[in-house]
Amino acid sequence: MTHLASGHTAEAMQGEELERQERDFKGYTNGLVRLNPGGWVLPSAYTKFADRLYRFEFRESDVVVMTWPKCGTTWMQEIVWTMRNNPDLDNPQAMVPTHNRVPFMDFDMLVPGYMLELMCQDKDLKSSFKERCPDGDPMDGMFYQKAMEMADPRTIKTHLPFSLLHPQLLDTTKVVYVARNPKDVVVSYLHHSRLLKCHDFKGSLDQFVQYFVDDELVYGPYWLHVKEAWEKRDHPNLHFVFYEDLKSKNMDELQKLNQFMKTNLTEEQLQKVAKHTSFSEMKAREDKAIDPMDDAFMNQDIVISDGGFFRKGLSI
Ligand code: PPS
Repeated sequence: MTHLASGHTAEAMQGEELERQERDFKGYTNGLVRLNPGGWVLPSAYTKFADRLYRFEFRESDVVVMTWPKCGTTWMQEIVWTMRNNPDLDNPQAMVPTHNRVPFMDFDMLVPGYMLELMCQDKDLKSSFKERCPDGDPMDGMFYQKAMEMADPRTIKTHLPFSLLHPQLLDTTKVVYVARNPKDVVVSYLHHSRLLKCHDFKGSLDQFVQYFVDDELVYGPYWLHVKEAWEKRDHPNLHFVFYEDLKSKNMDELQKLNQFMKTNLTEEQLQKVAKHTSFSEMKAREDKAIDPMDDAFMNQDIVISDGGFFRKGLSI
C-alpha cells in the first residue's frame, strides 16, 4: 500500500478483480490501483505521478478544464483556448493539435511503456516536448512536464477530481467543470475504450455499463467526481457547465464563460468562437489532420466501424 501526499492510500488491484479487468481491457497491462477514501480507480502508473500532480503549481493566469472522461472536455478545451488566444480566428497556433496547446496533465499514467517509447520517437511530439522542456526526460512524464513548462496563459486539462489536486487550487486559479448526462457518458466512454489501445476494451455494452455502475472504470467513481465539483459550485473561481446546456444554449454559455474568464469578447467574436468550436468544424479539422501516431494509439477497425474521436456529439 502506498501513502500519497493527498492523504489517500493507493492499493494495487489484485486477484479475480484484476484478472477480470485485464481480460476485458487488453490495454491495462501494468495493473490498476484503487485509492481510498473515495475508491478512485486509476492505472498503477498514477502512483509515480500522484504527489507531483497533487503539488502541481497552478498560476493565477491558468484556466483548468476539469471533467470526468467524455463529458465534453475537448470541446471545452477548444472553447477556452480559442476565447483566450484566438477570438478573431487569426492565430496560426490554432492548427497545432489541441493536446499540444492544452496539455492533459495526468495523461502520462494512461500511456503504456511501449506507447511512450513510440511517442518519444514521434517527430512532432518529440520536438514540441524538447522545445518546451529542453532538459526534461520524456520517459518521466511528457504531458505533466509540458503542462508545467507551458507559457502563460496556460489552459490545462485534467480528469482528476478536486480531492486529488492541490487543496488551494480554487484560491489561485479558475476552473471550468463540465458535467454530462451519464447515459451519454457511458456510451461515449465505451466507444473511447474500444477505440484507444491504452484501454482496448473487448467486452459488451452490458459489461461496460456494469463496470460504470460498480464504479470500476478508470477515473471512477463518476458521481463522486461530479459531487466534489458540485459542492464547490458557488466558489467564484469555479464555473460549472452542463454539456447539454452548451449544446442547446451555446451562445448563452459562451457569454457566461466570457464573464467568468473576463475575456471581454464582443458578440461578434463569440459568434466566431461558437462556429469554430462547433461539432462539425472540430470534426472536419480532425478528419483533415493526418496524425502519424493514430495507428499506434487507435484501433483502426473501430474507426472504420464506429467512427473516430468525434463520434456523434449528441445528447439523448
Ligand atoms: S475525453 O477523451 O475524455 O477528453 O473526451 P471528451 O472530449 O470529454 O468527450 C468526447 C465527447 O464530446 C463530443 N464532442 C463534442 N460535442 C459537441 N460539440 C463539439 N464541438 C464536440 N467535440 C467533441 C465527442 O463527440 C464525444 O461525444 P460522443 O457522444 O462520443 O460523440
